[in-house]
Amino acid sequence: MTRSVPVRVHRDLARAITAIENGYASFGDTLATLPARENGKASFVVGVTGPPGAGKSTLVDRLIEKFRAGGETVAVIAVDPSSPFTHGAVLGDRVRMQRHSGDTGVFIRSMASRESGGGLAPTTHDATALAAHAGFDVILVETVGVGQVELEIVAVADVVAVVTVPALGDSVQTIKAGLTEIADLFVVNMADRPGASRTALDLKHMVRESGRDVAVLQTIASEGTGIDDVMVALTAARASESSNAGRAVRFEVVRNIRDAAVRRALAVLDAPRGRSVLERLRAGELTRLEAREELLVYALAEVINAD
Ligand SMILES: Nc1nc2c(ncn2[C@@H]2O[C@H](COP(=O)(O)OP(=O)(O)OP(=O)(O)O)[C@@H](O)[C@H]2O)c(=O)[nH]1
Ligand SMILES: [Mg+2]
Repeated sequence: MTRSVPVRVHRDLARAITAIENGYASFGDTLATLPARENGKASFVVGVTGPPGAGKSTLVDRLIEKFRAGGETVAVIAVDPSSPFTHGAVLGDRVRMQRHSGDTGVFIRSMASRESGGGLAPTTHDATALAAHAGFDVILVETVGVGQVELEIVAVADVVAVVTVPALGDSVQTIKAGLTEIADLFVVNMADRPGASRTALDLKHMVRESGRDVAVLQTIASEGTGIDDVMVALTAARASESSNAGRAVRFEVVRNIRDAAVRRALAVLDAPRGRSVLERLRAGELTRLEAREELLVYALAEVINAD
């Protein structure tokens, strides 16, 4: 029997994600609104990253199908860059994955990446953690790989699949910067286009030089070709000790600590002590620099002395 997730949980998860996305509630608060997962099994988080239009959503759609066939529930968190030029991607994702919308074992959510630096939306980490808490067996996080984003996906995913397309000329060189370290798997998608084998060969060469054990596979996601091989590689990575689970848990802890620290610091700024500094600033008794230093000392002391 293929597992499903109660509609109530879908609704609660969607609401919780909206709340953190809009900053209405902290991660901890939203977590409390969700019932704890029914089994103690950890979710398997797969990061799917790569350049715009490489076929990431198409691949994710195929992977949903495979994981569902294996009886696992799947949540998809698709991070769309906030640039107005790529907003079509939001619709695109929805259309492509639409066929799963009637399946209560599948949760799909697009999120805007609002950070100017092109980083993952900070809330993506929280959304992933919430989906895990809600009990989804597999969480697929799709991010457009631009600059730092690819590197940040490591903090979220247990396994990172880097999707590329057949390179023209020496564009494999651009993949080289930073990506070999984070990829647990390379997928050369659009293998129906010329240059796929050559690109795969170049990548294999690169992987060998880096000394890491990273598979390089070719797919035609639009036709469903090569997806089984991707599943085999993901399953192997899931079982392997080199998986990123430890890093992901550490990141969550750091994030929780940071949230708590910010809350305490803000409380100090709003308390009489903080307000009196602002009063003195207004009265001209302190310079802005002095006021800032004083508030910082208060806030840090509060954070450090927290139990
Ligand atoms: N020829 C060919 N086209 C493909 C293949 N896989 C996907 N496509 C098409 O490529 C286009 C982009 O695919 P998407 O899955 O939206 O790519 P994406 O990486 O998710 O795009 P963004 O999220 O906008 O970065 C779509 O028109 C797909 O149908 C493939 O293997 N071969
Ligand atoms: Mg996409």
